Amino acid sequence: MSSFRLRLILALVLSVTVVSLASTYFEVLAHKHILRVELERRAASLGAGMQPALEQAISDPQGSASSVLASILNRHGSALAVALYDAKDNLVASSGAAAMLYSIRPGPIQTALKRGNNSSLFSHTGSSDWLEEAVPLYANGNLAGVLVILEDANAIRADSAVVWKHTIWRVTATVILIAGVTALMVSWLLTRPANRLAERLRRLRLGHVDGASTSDLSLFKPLAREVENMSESLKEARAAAATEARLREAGESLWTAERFVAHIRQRSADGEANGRLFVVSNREPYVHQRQGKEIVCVVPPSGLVTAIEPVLRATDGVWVASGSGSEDRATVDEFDRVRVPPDDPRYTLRRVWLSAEEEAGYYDGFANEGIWPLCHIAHTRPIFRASDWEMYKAVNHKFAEALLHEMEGNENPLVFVQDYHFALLPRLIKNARPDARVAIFWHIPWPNPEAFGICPWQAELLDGLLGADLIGFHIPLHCNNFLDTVDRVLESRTDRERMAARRRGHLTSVRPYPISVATDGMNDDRATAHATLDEMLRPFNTHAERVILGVDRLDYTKGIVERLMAFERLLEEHPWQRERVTFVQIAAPTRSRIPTYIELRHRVENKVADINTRFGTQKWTPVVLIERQASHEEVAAWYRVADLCLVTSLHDGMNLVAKEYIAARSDEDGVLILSKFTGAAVELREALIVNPYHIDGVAEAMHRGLEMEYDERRQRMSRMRRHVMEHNVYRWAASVLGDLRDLRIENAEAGSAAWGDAAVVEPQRISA
Ligand code: ADQ
Repeated sequence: MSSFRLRLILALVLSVTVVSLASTYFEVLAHKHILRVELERRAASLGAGMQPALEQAISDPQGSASSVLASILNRHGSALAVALYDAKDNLVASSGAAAMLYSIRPGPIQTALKRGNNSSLFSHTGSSDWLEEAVPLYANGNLAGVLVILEDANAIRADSAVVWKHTIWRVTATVILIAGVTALMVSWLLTRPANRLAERLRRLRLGHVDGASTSDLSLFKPLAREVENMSESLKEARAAAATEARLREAGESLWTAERFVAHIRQRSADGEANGRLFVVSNREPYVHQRQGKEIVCVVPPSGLVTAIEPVLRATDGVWVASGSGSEDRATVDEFDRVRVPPDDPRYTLRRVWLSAEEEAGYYDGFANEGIWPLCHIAHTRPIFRASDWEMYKAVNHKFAEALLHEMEGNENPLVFVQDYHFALLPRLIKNARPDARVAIFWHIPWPNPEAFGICPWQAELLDGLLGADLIGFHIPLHCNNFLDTVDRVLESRTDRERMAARRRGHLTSVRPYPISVATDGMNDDRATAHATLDEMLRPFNTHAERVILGVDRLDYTKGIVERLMAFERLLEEHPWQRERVTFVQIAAPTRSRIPTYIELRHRVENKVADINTRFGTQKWTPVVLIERQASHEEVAAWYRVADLCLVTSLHDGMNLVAKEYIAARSDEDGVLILSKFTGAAVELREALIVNPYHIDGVAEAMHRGLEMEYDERRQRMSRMRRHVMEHNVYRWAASVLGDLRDLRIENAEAGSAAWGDAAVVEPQRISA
């Protein structure tokens, strides 16, 4: 038995024994007291009963005192001896054992004579105990003598002995029980979990990261959680090291989260721009929500978080975003900050609170009913309301205030603003903090100047954006459209060769940075069991040999209705595909307060119902519509079984679904059908490129994809996979942030003099 367990048991046994003995001691004392009082009471009442006879006997010198005493002894079994004393303390008569009569002490007699009250004394010799009770006697109202009764008190001692005996048995039983239970509990709650943790740590040390999880160890939960975190970090580090090693072996050098962080650190150390990183976006990377009685922290699926988080974590940056979770307010400090990720806090999330009115005007109104359709040529008219514009300005100011507050005390900060929700933010920040390097990435297309020209506040938007030092778009076409618009609308100078614009002496570089997906584990298809097509379709009560997949937010720019029409045409033109192929569309409802989106949802649902009614059979549903945000794992499972992935956006900045599909196909199978109006089409030339408006063309592409030989599919897919792997999201982030760090910031006076070569960012040579 371990010495800890032994010591614990000994300590418990000792304390239980001491407590039991002490409580028994006091119990026995109390019991003895009761018995003694009872004995005294009995002796006193005996004395009182005999008093008249004795008083008479004592006042009669020839009296019958001896016979009265003898009768007391006879009647009272527990009395050992009785004696009668006169008022002068002289023995008048006695009866009982002679030995006992010699034991009478004078104390109680004298006290009774002196005070005229009963007096008693417990005495003992060797093994016998007795009570000496002295009862005063009166004759004619005067104290005439004392009756002494010696009562047997041995029963009291015997009683106490019984109590002690019981106690010892009880203590022994309790001690055995406690020792047993303690030994069991120690083994169950401490030794076994500790051994499991030790074994897990030992295996981790030896590099076995996949051991049984220890997260069920209730008493050791915090420790177990740390061990699990450590195992996760180790797993990631080993995977990263394995990737690095594989790439080194293959003579390649791809971008990983680790390389990205090392790259940014290196460039910070080399240059003057070593400030802290501040990211601003509308959506937050961590949302606190209530789930039953608990508050849980949810990470909404977002490529941006994957891309930016490594450097925020490594450099303890700040992310400013609007709080949207039901428990977001409850989880921030007095400065509206919360450290994230919750399990391993490394950077700060600063939440900004928007009222329902601000949400409606800035987000639903100006951003999503105005700028979104303005920048996407998808034939949905933008709506520009002056009240929305006011709200958009107010919210941009609100974010600027929060950001400036966070930046206080940070020299040369780096600010990375996300998207069309914050066109005015770069100028607001730059005016207040000229030392800040500010970049904004515009995740959606930038249209030509004519299309952009219908915005009543185009000049203000452009001026706000030109406050940035760097503006990023996905593809060169959007950069050129932007510079064309600046040329057309503002008084400024643009330089096409250097891809920059100068306004009021401030220089803004405009660069294409094609965003991508994380490719960690892209080739890592270890023994994970993947669901088959049959298993995936079973919940929808349909069967098919092939599946065509669409994954989108339910947005009119994604061409979902057009894609359904093309599928319908495929079934019309190639009837043998009926009952062979099912089209699965996963569509996440989005912006559902905006009428255009409500209407689109109805159109999609109606079209699906039409096709299913027209072609559906008992065992085959032509279109399965999953109208919800699916988990990352679920989407990945669909990617793996889809023979074709349809990306038919009417207009799209990049489109990450196309790249996710490619990244998921470690089997190098599958065909991507890609709209020519997506940013992705610039890079993914091996996809079947289509015009989403040409319904017959898309139907034919589907047919071609379904009939394509395996060799061709594999060749196309492997080329696209190589491209996505080499141009992953870490490379994107490294390019934008690397360029931002390399910027030389000019002040207005110096900059306005001429184009300074050094001030313009040369496109970074981020090569493999
Ligand atoms: P989005 O318009 O949202 O992004 P996209 O690039 O396709 O479009 O990204 C959508 C993301 O959401 C993907 O990661 C996809 O997996 C996921 N998703 C879509 N529907 C889903 C569903 N039903 N369930 C689960 N996940 C779903 C904007 C621009 C794009 C640009 C990106 C990044 O419009 O052009 O590529 O930003 O810059």
